[in-house]
Amino acid sequence: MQIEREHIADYNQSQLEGHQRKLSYWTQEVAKAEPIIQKLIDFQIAIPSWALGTGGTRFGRFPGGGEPRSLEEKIEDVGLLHALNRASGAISLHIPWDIPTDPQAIRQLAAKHGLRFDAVNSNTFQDQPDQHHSYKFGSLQHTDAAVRQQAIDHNIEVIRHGVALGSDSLTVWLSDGSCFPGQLNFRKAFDRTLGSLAEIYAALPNDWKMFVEYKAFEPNFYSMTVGDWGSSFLYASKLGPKAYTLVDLGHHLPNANIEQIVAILLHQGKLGGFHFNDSKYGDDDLTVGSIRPYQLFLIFAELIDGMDARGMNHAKDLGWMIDASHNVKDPLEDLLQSVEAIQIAYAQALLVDREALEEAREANDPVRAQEILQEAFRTDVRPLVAEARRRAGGALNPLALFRSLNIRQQLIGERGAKTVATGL
Ligand SMILES: [Mn+2]
Repeated sequence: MQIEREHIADYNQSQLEGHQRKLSYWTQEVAKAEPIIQKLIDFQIAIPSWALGTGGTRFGRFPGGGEPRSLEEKIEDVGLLHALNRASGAISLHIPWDIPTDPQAIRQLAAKHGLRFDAVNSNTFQDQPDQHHSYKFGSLQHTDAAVRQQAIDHNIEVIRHGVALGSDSLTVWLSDGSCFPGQLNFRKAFDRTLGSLAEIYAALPNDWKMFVEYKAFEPNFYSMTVGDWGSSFLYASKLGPKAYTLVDLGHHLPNANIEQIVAILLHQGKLGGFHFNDSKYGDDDLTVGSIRPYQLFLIFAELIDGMDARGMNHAKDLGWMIDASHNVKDPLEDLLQSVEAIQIAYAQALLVDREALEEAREANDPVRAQEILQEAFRTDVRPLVAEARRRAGGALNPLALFRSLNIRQQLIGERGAKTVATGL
């Protein structure tokens, strides 16, 4: 299904008076409003193809109905999101869950919805039915060269799929590690992983980037071979200029200072991309901004500061992706909430008076520094985000329109109540 432009226009018209009342404060009082609106219009967040179906845990899965049954339907779903918020203009594919059999047709379909292909993701954390060797004891780190070669070949195949779709980056997340003390020789695991990554790196087209994603624990619970930003940074540094660290917000130990990690990686020119989600304990895959919106704001404050210091383009020079799973919410509603949370944090961080903040820092004035940050964080920027959406052709309130158009019911009508999307 597709959302008709008139539906969005009619809805916006019905909400316009209230919206303009809220927006009037901004247009009259804040000189920054216009540049922030423009930055919000430019800022696009990639939707992962694996987040469009209901997720589950190892205890169970409770499908919600109307899930996309094919890559085409996944693209259609991201097209729905993008039509509503005009900020989800990219899709990130996971191979082999979403192998494009006819890349040209898939590209055309995506273009029809205004979507481009963001990073492609390899999968060496599961065994596939037709696979020769098992990844039970790792992939790129494996003791057996034949297993490593199979994982290398898979990553190179993923690059080929990405090239055919017009993507320009590969994300490598490894579940490699060990479950028990003594199981793994850490130095050998590191060297083997680095050697395997180097072979994949050698197959990257010139204008491509490789993102090395780290994770503190799970599925291995004693050691992860790419377990933290330090080891990812080390791999990326040794691989070369096309390799970067990817930060997934849920892949840290509790209370890690992610904003500081981001600041240092950016400062070193080695931050490549982001996976947004939220968590209370670990890799909880919750809606962005649902638990720790202040942390998200602080991360964006560092991102903007670090990107501006290097003259980077906010919209284009880092990979912005959501990586989450939806166990109890409608996946599309959750993704609308996630994108909105990212936009709000971004807009708030753009409001920070960075000159004054720097003065407070130089004067060792933590009270003033906190006031400056929280002044921005406690500002309601939602009218700006809504205005950016309206100007870009989206809905003033995408979630409200999604519900009033009964989109999920329509999808269930088209696809059935018991469909299952590929993914975890
Ligand atoms: Mn991730």
